[in-house]
Amino acid sequence: MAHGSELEIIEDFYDAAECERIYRRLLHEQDWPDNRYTVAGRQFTLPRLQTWHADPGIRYSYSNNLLQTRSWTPLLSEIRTQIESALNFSFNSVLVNLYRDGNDYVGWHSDNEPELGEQPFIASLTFGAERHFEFRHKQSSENGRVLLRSGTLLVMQPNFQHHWLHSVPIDQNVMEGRINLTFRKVIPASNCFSN
Ligand SMILES: O=C(O)CCC(=O)C(=O)O
Ligand SMILES: [Mn+2]
Repeated sequence: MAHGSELEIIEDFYDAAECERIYRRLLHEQDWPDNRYTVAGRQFTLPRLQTWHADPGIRYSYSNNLLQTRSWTPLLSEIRTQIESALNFSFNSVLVNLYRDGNDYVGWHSDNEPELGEQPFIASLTFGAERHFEFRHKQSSENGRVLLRSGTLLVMQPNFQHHWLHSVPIDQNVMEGRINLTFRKVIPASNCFSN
């Protein structure tokens, strides 16, 4: 499929015991905020819980509109170091999503906000329940999906965001929770506007 070079799936990046340990720790250590937000006077409910962690000085409008920026926890830092050395890339932020059960989801989108620059490279890690990750081409009818198992590292090359939308749809067969981490590199505002 055309997405082959744009989406790389590395199963068992963490083994089952590590996944269990990480999932439990994230579930209990993250201070999950309420998922009801008010933006521009309008209230809405996010269909999952999220936290956003970034290096000092990093701002991201998507999350700054919704979420306070938190510092890295020891566990998130440890995972970041492992992902960075595996992928030979440095990330400065992570969005943590908790899908409490199969009713929680993320709708169709691509992660292409200007703050991620022209070449958004994103590493996504899954812990807990298996969920389908769906994608559909922006210009053609091409589409596909992969089952993301606990411990899987999904690497989204920049062209994946250019060409495809993705989502994690509702799955009413799923009773268990899932935590997903998407490591990102936000370009600091001062660099965004230079030249
Ligand atoms: O949960 C996932 O696998 C994807 C999450 C996602 O697309 C996002 O946070 O931008
Ligand atoms: Mn995404």
